[in-house]
Amino acid sequence: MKNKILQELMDQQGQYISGEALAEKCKVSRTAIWKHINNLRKLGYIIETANKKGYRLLENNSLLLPAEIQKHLTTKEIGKNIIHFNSIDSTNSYAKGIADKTPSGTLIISEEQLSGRGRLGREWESPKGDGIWMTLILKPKFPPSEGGKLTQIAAASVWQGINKVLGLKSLIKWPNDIVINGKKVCGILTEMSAELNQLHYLIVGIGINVNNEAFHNTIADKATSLFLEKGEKINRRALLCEILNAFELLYDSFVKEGTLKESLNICRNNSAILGKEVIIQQGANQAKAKAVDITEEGLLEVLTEEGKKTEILTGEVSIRGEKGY
Ligand code: BTX
Repeated sequence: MKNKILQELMDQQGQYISGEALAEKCKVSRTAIWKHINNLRKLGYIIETANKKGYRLLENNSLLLPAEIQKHLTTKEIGKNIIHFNSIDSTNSYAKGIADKTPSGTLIISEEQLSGRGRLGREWESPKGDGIWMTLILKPKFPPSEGGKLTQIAAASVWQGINKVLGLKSLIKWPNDIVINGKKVCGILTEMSAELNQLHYLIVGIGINVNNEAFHNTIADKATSLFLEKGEKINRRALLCEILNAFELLYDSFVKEGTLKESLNICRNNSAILGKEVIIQQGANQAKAKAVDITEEGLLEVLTEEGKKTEILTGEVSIRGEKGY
């Protein structure tokens, strides 16, 4: 019922509709309308009331509300079900808790995260209203070994969104970061639940610094936001929708054709590290190498100092001799 009332309010395009007309259209009492309007307000919708005029919905560009996002999606699966929070510990943690009983393509989004997570239990700074902190739940029918490739698909779709909406050229830093001017603007955390041969679900967490004006001093030298790079405040919703639309196209072509080709083209052509001397940190081990390619499997191919070509599954990569992240 709440959604029906919301739809009626949206259809008025900012004009008032009386409580009586709403009640009639939705076939409920005026008291029920009033209760649902209050619930919508609690969800973040700004609904004005005026004597004798009724209710009107104000355009809300400041929150990433499901109905607003869905209006701009061209997807069939991604974002058909959206769960929005004003505050949560971590969208990835929440997604894990509900993944079993939620359809593939479900999107969890929060205005802030109190315990946003990066890889290896690291923290992800996620202040209120500044960024896009979201997680997609996916249930593709492929073996668990393919799961990591989703990180490349996510990176390519974020790159496309930033490029299309802001005209900013970012670089993809294999395996899971997007950087601008040597600083991290986005991080991706892909997790999965699987048995030996069977994937239950994939959780693709994406954190994008959009309108952040500053960062904690522990990360200030390696983090940036789209606002800081572009010099103007960014419409988070427009960016989010572009990324989700791009994601579904790339994901679909991967699921249907079984190749990462399109995503890899974007990751290779806009790589922060290919052709460069890098330092690869894997656990306690550090090695210098030259980043040569990203393979069809989404692995990093490097040339070691001994002249041997080898493939790397995951790790921390820093660019030799360059400052920043
Ligand atoms: P990562 O392990 O590659 O990067 C984490 C590191 O990045 C931190 O140790 C810190 O140095 C730095 N960092 C922390 N916060 C930020 C920030 N806001 N901007 C730039 N650098 C930062 C990257 O992990 C994966 C991050 C995924 C975050 C998303 S948000 C939605 C979803 N939910 C969740 O809990 N995590 C994911």
